[in-house]
Amino acid sequence: MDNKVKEFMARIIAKNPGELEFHQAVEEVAESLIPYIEENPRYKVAKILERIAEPERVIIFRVPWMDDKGEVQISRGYRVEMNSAIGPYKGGLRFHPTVNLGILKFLAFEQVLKNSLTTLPMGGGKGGSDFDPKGKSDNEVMSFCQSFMTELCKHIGPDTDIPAGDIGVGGREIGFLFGQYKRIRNEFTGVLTGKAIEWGGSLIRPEATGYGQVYFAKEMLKTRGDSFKGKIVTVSGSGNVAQFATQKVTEFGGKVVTLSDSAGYIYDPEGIDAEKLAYVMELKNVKRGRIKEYAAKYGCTYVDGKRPWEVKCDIALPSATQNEINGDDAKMLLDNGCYCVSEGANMPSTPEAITAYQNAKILFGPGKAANAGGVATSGLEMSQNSLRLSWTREEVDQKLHQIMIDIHENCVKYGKDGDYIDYVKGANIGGFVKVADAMMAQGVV
Ligand code: NDP
Ligand code: 2IT
Repeated sequence: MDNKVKEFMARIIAKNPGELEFHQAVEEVAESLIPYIEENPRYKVAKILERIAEPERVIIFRVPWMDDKGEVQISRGYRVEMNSAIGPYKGGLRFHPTVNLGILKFLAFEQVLKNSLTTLPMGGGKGGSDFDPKGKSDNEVMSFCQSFMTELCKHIGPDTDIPAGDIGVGGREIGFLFGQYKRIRNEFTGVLTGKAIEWGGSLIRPEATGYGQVYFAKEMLKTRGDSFKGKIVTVSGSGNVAQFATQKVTEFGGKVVTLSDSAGYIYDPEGIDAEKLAYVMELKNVKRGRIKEYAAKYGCTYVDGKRPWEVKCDIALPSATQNEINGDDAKMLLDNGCYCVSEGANMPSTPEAITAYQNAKILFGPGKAANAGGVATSGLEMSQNSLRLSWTREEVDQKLHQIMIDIHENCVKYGKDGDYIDYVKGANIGGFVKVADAMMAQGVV
């Protein structure tokens, strides 16, 4: 590691002890940015890198709620308001038992650069709770969401901070959160995105992250005169992002052969077509079952306790969670001929995995670029809310597609190195410049 990166990271680690995912996310960005800042010393003098690694504000709060047995439960709530240089804080809420401050800081940090890449005026934030929605009744989820919003509503607003979904937060949770915000504040505003269409949501928002991830991969493939047609694709996860990535790959003529959840993965060599995907959507979004049930229904393989990276593929679309592809997994992918990875999840590849992709010079789209379609379409939902109008499916999808093309172009602008496009460097510098210039213009704030 470069000495300057080492010194910078020593200070980050000392100031944020134990926050491993945050260190990992900052280090990856620092490796791209420090050489760039050396060439552009105005950012160095203004200490922009040090400033973007320090949240503007962190809110931590108690979330008491009552379960169906009448027992009081205490969860912990968070909102990390990372950077508001180019717009109000914007980013999802994650409800998962592993949630802690370090994970939310990594997500908020990534969000700042991602939101900048979308071309829309959004700052970055992230929040959530260690509450586990799995196995809870609708009533328990509602009780939790109402308690969570009773505190969170003091800190957010349509011009201040606009949360949305992430792991464990989908349409059901956004509904309960929105209802409580409206009741307490007596305001019907676009304070959350991912709303249902009948009460201020945008068409294509549910599809947007997965579609965007595939649109980004399509652009990467195009640089080598290639496409999804006839390609074997592995997808991890079986939630929001994985479902709509699968749909778009199939539409583009590729074949998705795996899906997973935290218990294991299914391998269906015939491909997960539209009918099978409809079954997955019902299983995951309505019945809230396990992916294992797919294998029983369609008579294919289920591999317990493993991730799908041992399956031979041309293209991999990690769409579950952080650090789900380690160095060994990356080696397996490469040995099996995989030559394109487009990240739907946030930071799914470990630093060792990224180094392996870069050494092999495969097409690698990092999450902050490849999964930016979700938050971009949240930005389009905010625009529609402000206009008090709603656009058609085709209009929103066309805007999303163009944004993904523009993000790809921006990554090429900053990441092209001879014949090879380093999308990590491209996304990090491309996202940074706008935020940094806005911070410079706004003074030491
Ligand atoms: P969902 O909650 O809809 O689905 C998450 C999926 O990932 C589930 O299949 C889940 O399995 C699996 N998963 C979650 N945690 C783990 C874990 N620790 N180990 C293995 N599998 C796990 O979430 P989303 O689809 O919305 O989010 C998936 C990823 O995409 C996340 O990294 C998120 O940050 C990112 N993302 C999401 C966006 C969005 O708009 N929703 C936008 C941009 C990025 P199980 O059910 O067993 O927990
Ligand atoms: O990681 C992400 O970009 C999201 N979970 C979506 C955030 C948003 O505000 O739509």
